[in-house]
Amino acid sequence: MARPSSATGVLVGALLTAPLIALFFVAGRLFGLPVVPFDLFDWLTRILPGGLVTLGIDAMVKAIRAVGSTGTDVAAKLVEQGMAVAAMLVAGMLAGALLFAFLRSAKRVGSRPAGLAAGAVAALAVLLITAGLGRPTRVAPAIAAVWTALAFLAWGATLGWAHLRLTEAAGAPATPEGEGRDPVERVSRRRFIVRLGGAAATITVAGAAVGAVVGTRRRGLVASRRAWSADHPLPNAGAGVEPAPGTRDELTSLEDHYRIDINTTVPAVDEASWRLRVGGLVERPVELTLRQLMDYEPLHQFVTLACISNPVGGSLIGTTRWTGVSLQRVLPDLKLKPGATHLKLTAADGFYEVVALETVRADERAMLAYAWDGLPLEPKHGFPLRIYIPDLYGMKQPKWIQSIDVLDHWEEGYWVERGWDRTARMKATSVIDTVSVNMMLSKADATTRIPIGGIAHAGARGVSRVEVRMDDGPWTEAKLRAPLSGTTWVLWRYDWAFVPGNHKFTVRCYEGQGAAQIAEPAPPHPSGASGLHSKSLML
Ligand SMILES: Nc1nc2c(c(=O)[nH]1)N[C@H]1C(S)=C(S)[C@@H](COP(=O)(O)O)O[C@H]1N2
Ligand SMILES: [Mo]
Repeated sequence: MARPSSATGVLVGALLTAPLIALFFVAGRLFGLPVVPFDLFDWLTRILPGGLVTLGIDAMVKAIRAVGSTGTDVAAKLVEQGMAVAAMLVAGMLAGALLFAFLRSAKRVGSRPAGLAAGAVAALAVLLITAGLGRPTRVAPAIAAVWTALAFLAWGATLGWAHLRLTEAAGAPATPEGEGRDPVERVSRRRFIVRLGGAAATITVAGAAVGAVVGTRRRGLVASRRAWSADHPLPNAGAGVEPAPGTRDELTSLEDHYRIDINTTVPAVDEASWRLRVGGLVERPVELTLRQLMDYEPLHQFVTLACISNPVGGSLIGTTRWTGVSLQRVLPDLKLKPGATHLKLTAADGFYEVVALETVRADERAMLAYAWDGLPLEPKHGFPLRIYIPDLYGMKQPKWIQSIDVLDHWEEGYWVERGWDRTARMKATSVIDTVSVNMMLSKADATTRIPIGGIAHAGARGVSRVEVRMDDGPWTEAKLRAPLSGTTWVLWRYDWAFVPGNHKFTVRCYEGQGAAQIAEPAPPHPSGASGLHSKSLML
């Protein structure tokens, strides 16, 4: 009896896993059911060595920038999703190969029970992995589990069935399971594979198409809510220095704010059941509702957040208006025990960071935030609660906070454990957004001037001076617009006296206390990028 080879198993595994992935995708979009390939991928990124993951992220960010895509983070999430799909497809091919190889050596084992068993093993492994991730899902965990198990059982059953059909199609004596089947039904292996491929392709394409359409409609809904900035002028509206045309928006719109986290699927935290659990070195553990946190006097502040992975001049930086409660207001009500020195924040996606009480006590701006630009945090930006700690990169600032553990010692956070900087203090950086060649100004002095502009940022240290130079010429001071707050970026502008030719413009800034921005180029890993930003133009 000629049972199909493991090479055929690879092919069949691929043909059956592709529609399974599409099914997970569309069910995720339609009903909030778990998208298993994304969960598996996120699990992998958590267990793989930090160095390897960092290398992967670096390579990805570079590749995306080389291709010239605008939003690095959006492209990165798409690349991650692509990798997740590819990984699951490979796993499916491997499973097909293993099953077919096993069935070839164990000739007495029936195709169908073996397929079903493979499906059961896969289901069990996936359920264990997703349970280990512990990430909240949009549907009840039991429903998610049943759906996942059924999908894998169906996949396994189909795999076994395909194996049986292929065995029969060889024209060998029928297997016990296939007895009594009409010989004319025994199509050739090739024809069976082609038909299977056709069905698989149809389901896969249809699933992907439906999923894509449903996703677009959801996005539209979010955009229709009204932000604070829609009907409030910015506090520096009257600031003397007008940004050079083409400079980025001083306040980043919520759609344009970058997103970076360790999730291919956004953790879906349910507001009604969510509590901020506070435990550890406290007199009595407490659970706070979002309402209780909102009842404290709110703190509104404009904040520039940047990712430590942001390359010089990159898009992983944004400014919006954060609302929350200062930790200094909440702390007294938590009744910390003597000896408490640190707070460990743990998030719904398993991410965690540790902040020193010293930091919190020294800066009332450290806060638990629940709104951005007057709206509840979007799910991808950490609904319902995230922390803000001035002067530090995003990696120190968990979103989707679920619990605070009061400790008597410091511990490494998620990215610190994976080789990134312990402190992660934002480095000073300055960027040229625009050399507005089509905005030539003819001033009274009859020189033609071209507005050049961009941002400069130095965490909570402020920016005292920005300088621009053309080619290897002298550094000249730019004008600074009053910033939105002491922790946001500053918009700068320099009206350059036009000289025709090819020119390279470079910018640098100084921190509030006068320290110059680090000019020596360094990659983002391990403590944030440094180096001067420049733009070359033919004028
Ligand atoms: N729970 C959780 N919080 C997180 C992260 C994460 O992966 N999980 N990533 C951090 C990083 S590296 C950055 S740069 C910021 C980004 O916040 P944003 O996506 O809202 O811009 O979130 C931080 N908080
Ligand atoms: Mo980050």
